[in-house]
Amino acid sequence: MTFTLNKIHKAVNWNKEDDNFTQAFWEQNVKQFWLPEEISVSKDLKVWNELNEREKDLYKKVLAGLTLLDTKQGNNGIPSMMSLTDNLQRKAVLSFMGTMEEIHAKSYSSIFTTLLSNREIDELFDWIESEKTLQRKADLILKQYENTTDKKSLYLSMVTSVFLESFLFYSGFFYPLFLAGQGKMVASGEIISLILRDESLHGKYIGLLAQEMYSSFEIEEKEALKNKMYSIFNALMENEMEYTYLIYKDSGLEKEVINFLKYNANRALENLGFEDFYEVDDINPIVLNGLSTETKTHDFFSTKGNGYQKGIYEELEDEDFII
Ligand code: MN3
Ligand code: MN3
Repeated sequence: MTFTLNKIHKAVNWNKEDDNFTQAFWEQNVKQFWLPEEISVSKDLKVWNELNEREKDLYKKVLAGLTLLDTKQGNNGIPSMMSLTDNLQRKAVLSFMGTMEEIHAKSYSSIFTTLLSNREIDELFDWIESEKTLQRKADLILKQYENTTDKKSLYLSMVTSVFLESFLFYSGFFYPLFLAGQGKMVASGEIISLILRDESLHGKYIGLLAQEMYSSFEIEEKEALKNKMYSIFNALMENEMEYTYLIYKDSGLEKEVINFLKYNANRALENLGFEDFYEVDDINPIVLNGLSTETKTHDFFSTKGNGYQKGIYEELEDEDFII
């Protein structure tokens, strides 16, 4: 049988560096790999039972909101960016990150299954589907991801991805960090720290890809894209403030969470190569402490070989990624 090839099929070649940062990001992503099964959430049960109903309600809702974001990032965000990325090493890094999104999404379920009854879990997943500000957030994100058809829309999907990972997650991260910083819900907090450490790496990597792409556009195109970028930014922030006021209502923490969101919104813009947008007050020191992406209690890879452990705790510095 004979057939004609329509195009040349290429294989990924890791023997040479396609750029000067992708292989470093691959290595760091792989070093950071973790599974929720390595953390025993049941240690939190005692503290969980001592929390009042309002605290429990807030805790499970922030995790439910995060579950929706990680689900969309794994199923829509990463695949949309991969589909228009030609470079095979970059595609591989994105693919690995997509797998981690599914692991993040699943890790919240491992917290739920430990702390909640089946009925409470069902009610929580119903809440995700019925909470308008949460659904609107997913809508805003998906509208961009599902419209990734050319270089410009790919750029805007990368922008949306960086907003999601470096900024939107933080209304949800705040409360677990706030409790863990006071010695409460420490095992679940460890899961959140691991997710946060991944998101910090993802935001940096996709931010670099976005910046490289942005620099390839003409001046007028840049202006138009920058305007669209800010319009996505403002739409997401407006909704995020509404969402935050709603779920943190009566906690007394609303203002601090909004301030924390603004702080992280500035970090997201920084990842994309833009100036800070907000003046930010001091971040609650308990929460800021939790932002340090060093791990605290979790003994990584204790069941794996020693060689594997080498370098795991090394954090990437900005200087590692100068293009
Ligand atoms: Mn994630
Ligand atoms: Mn991510």
